[in-house]
This record gives sequence, C-alpha cells and structure tokens, in this order.
Amino acid sequence: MDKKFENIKQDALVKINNAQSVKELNDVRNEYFAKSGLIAALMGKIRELEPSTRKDYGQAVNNLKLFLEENLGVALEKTRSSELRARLASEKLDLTLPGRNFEVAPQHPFHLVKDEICDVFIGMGYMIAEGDEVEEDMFNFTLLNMPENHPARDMQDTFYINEKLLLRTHTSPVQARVMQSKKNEPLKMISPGKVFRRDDDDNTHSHQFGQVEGLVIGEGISFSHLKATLDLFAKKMFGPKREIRLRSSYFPFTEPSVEVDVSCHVCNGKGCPTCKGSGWIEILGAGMVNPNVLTMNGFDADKFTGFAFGVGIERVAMLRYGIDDIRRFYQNDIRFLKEFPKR
Ligand code: FA5
Repeated sequence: MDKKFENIKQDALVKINNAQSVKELNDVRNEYFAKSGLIAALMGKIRELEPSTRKDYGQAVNNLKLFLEENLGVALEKTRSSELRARLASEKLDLTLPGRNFEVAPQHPFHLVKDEICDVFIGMGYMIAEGDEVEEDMFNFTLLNMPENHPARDMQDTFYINEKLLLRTHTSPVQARVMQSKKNEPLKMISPGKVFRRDDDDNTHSHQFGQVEGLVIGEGISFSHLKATLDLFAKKMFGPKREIRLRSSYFPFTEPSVEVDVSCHVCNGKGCPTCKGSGWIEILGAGMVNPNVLTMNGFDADKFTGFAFGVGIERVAMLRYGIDDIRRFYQNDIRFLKEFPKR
C-alpha cells in the first residue's frame, strides 16, 4: 500500500513540476481533486476494504491529499507571480515617447452659424423649444391654416412617410406645438432644427437644410416689433453696412407676410450665378401670426397678437462666410471644413 501511494506522489510531483502555467496547474489539481478525480476514487474504495485496514488506508489517502495540496499551492503561487511579472513587463509604458497628434475637428459652419443665430435671440430673451424632424401632417400644415387640399401645401414639396406622417418641411410646426402647450400665455421662443423638401439642389437650394423658427405672442405685439427685431438680427449677423430689404410675400400662417433678402456677398448686388442674377439672397420668411392660427392653437385672437419668422441657417452662413454654393455644407470636403474655427 505504501509503495502504491509513494508512486502516486512521485507521479503527481512530475506533473506539477512540468506544468508551465496557472491553467496547466489547475488541470493537474482537477485531475486529483475534482468530484471524479483520483482522491475521490481512492476514498470511495474504503468501503470495499477489511474493517481492520480501513484506518491505515484512510490515513494514507489523507496524507496524499495534504501532500498534493501543499505542492500544488506552492507551485501555483510561484507560477501566478511569474505570470503577473511577465504581463506587467509587456504592458510597460514609455513615458518619454512623443505624443501622437490627433486632429481636432473644426466646427461645421452649419453649427457655428446655428449657434450664432440662437445666441442673438437668447440675448433678446427668447427661450428655446425643440421639435421633431418626423412630424404630423396636422402640425406641419393643418394647424398652420393649410387644411387638406389647400394650394399652399404645394409651396413646399413634401417627403411623406404615410398619410399622417412626414419629414417636416419647415420649423413652423413647433409654433403650433408650443402655442398648444401655453394657451393664452404670452410667449417668446425660437426653435432651431433640420427640415426636408423635395427641392432640386442648386447653389442656394438643398433638399435638407436648417431653419430657426421664431415666435412672439403677447398683448399689443405689432408689425413694428417684428421689423425692429429683424433689423437688429440682420445687423448683428451681417454688420451695419450690409444692405437688407423687406419684400411683401405670402404665407398662409401669417398676415401680412414678408421675406427678407440680403445683398449678395459674391457679386455685391450686381448679379451672379449664386444669387441667380438678382443681386439678393433670401434669408427668411416672416409675418404677423394669422388670427386663424392663434384661434386654432388655443389663443384668444381678440386679446393676443404675435409675429413669427423662419430663418434659413445655410443661407445666413453663406452670406456670413462668403460660401458660394450650399452643396458644400453636405459634401464633407475636409479642405472646406478646415477653413472654419476649431472647437
Ligand atoms: C418657410 O419655411 C416659413 N415656414 C417661414 C416662416 C416662418 C414664415 C414663420 C412666416 C412665419 P420659406 O419656404 O420661405 O418659408 O423658407 C424660409 C427660409 O428657409 C428661406 O428664406 C431660406 O432662407 C430657407 N430656405 C427655403 N428653402 C430652402 C432650400 N431649398 N434650401 C436652403 N434654404 C432654403
């Protein structure tokens, strides 16, 4: 019996000494100590022995167990620390190496100008309202005084998702949403965001562009408030010398309505391909909120009046930074983007 246990010990020592890693040592441990391992098998045999020999046999198995535990423990400890040392050596940091140059992204002119426009109005006490790019037909058209089949719906060629949903063609639906949430409370808000139209792209038209909507409602709000606001906005964006003109226009949700043009930066008003020969670039539509819109969205039109406007973000950016073609905003040409300040 002694010889048999001595052989098992020697055999185990060879396996322990040959193991090259913690994993291999754990495999050796399992071979002896798992439920189906050698120690469990030897213990199981005790029942088959003569009662008089059981005690010695049990002691011999216990000795073997202690011997294996001790040798495996020592070997595991040693191997674990040498593996850790090897890992740390391979992860060593050389702090004297020169750093890598990461390019800092310039700010896209769209966001640059969107923030500038918002800052002008925030400075005048406007709050910011958010709207969704996927909008209900009801808010994009109906609640802005354009019921189904109204011819003005064709002014903005629409991407429909289904009968009720569309990609908003302008930021004006946010007006209706904010009015419905306030109802008969004075308000002063702007809402920047993207809009989508089935327009053919050219120098000044894109199928996807940005607008900043503005809406002011209160008692005694008049056209002169609108004019002063637009005048201040244009001066802040383009400086006092740039020529601005207001043209009378038509929007179903405002009455009277105007459009604001700024003299073309490419030709200085003489006429060129960018301004299509007119000498002017249109930047926004505006007007006094149509009383029908006030009533439909929960305001008392006998008590309240208001004005609204919608500024084209890329158009303002073109005039501000001398950009001759709106398509540059979405072509992702890094040489164009690098011309703008970094964040
Ligand atoms: C509107 O979208 C109205 N919702 C604006 C408005 C709001 C009027 C509140 C009255 C009261 P319009 O379609 O004109 O209007 O667009 C407004 C501005 O968006 C234009 O002045 C122009 O700056 C810009 N814009 C219009 N179409 C395009 C286009 N295809 N590509 C780039 N910018 C455009």
